[in-house]
Amino acid sequence: MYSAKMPEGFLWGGAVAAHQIEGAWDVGGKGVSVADVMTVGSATKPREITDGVLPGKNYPNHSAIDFYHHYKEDIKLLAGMGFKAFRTSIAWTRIFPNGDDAEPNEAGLKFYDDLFDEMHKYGIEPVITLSHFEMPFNLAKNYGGFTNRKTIDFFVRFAEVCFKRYKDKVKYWMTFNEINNQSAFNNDFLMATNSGILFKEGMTDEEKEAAMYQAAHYEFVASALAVKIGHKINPDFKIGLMINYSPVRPLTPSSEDTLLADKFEQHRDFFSDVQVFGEYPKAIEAYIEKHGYRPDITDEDRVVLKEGTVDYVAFSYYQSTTVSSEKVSADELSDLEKAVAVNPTLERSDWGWEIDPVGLRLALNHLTDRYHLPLFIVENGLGAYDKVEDGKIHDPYRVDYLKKHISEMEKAVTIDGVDLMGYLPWGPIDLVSAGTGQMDKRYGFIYVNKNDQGVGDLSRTPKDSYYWYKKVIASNGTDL
Ligand code: BGP
Repeated sequence: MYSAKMPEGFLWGGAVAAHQIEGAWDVGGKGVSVADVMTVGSATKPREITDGVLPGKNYPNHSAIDFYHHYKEDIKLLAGMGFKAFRTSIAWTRIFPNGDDAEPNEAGLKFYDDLFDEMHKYGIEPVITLSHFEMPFNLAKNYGGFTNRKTIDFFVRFAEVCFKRYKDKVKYWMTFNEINNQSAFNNDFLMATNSGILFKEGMTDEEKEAAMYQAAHYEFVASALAVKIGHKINPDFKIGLMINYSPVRPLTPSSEDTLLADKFEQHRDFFSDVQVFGEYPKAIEAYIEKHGYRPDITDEDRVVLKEGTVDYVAFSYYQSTTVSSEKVSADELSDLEKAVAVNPTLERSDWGWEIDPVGLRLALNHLTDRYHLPLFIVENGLGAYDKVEDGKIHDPYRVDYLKKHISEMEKAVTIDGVDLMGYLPWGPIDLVSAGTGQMDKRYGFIYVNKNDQGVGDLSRTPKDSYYWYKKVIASNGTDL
């Protein structure tokens, strides 16, 4: 297997999100977030977003792995693998419990002060997402989330408070997690988590798509304003965008499938174009116009977008996407799901996610060619069932997955010349799955004793993969 040394200072580590690990959902003055009203689902049943916290429902994020009270033990375990960086998010509702509060919540700010101090104690660099599916529920319910221009101000204020408070502790920031997930505009769950839009019963696809373009635009403006303010507060800040990137390929070599693959990419990836170039791509302007969506985009907004472009491109990579024009042609494309086909050459995870290590090399090459910016892999990994045998967890499937992906990443850096800041695989410690709410969909190097039913003593145990990843980091990527 190909392996190569990564550049000096390469940020090896892992990534999580506050709502998927912290628990303590109502502790320290924290308010209710959209994540706090997400029930448990499964691979086939989407999580429900309920109207507030209702009795008798299972909300796995409420307790998660209780990182809030275990963070010292957990950071120590991550440091034991030699982590150089750790990505997490700041739960918006710990800082502004309702989003529209007059003052920030000191107890929440203090929690992250302590957490970042603990990371620095071990030389671990914090990499921070400001908004990772954790919008205050009040903003979603009573303001319409990002369909409301006012939400820009609430977000920017939250960002500014964080930038000021942590300006000497955090250098690497991202504004919105997987901002391009919204291209799945008729997925109610994703729209609620990403943009705080709670669709009403009976809305048409066109109405949902129009709402998505509006929300996305306000998020672009909010992100650009945050970038501008952040750079003023500390010119050394590196503030990036974050997308879920999946190279798209046609199922067959036909021109129809190839054109569809291109169009699919335009719809899914225009989000990063706006954040890197500070302007909308022509194809999307034309699409919005043709459908008569008319989002509120002012001349002033366009100036802000130009002034607030990002410093780097961060992305998650789990799988590639294959499309077929059998059900939908390039000109009819709007619901992207209809175009997705099964790639017969790839294996799948227990949750049906295609496994495609070469896709990561393609992703790194495509993004470099398109944006000419440093890249950062801030999520990658295999969700799998683990078995505890005699107190040990043997997870060769996880090592195999990661090894193959790291090998392709190393080719992209050392053969293709990609400028890569680091590699932060998803969920280094077991956590609540965002998509399903399950605990037993595990990504971790560290096992957490808790199952889908919420049963377990929360004890932490390093898996075999823990010792393997430690070796990878110690050798700076040569010992796979
Ligand atoms: C990404 C999210 C993460 C994470 C990951 C894995 O979309 O940014 O929050 O959870 O996917 O997905 P899942 O948890 O559904 O397995």
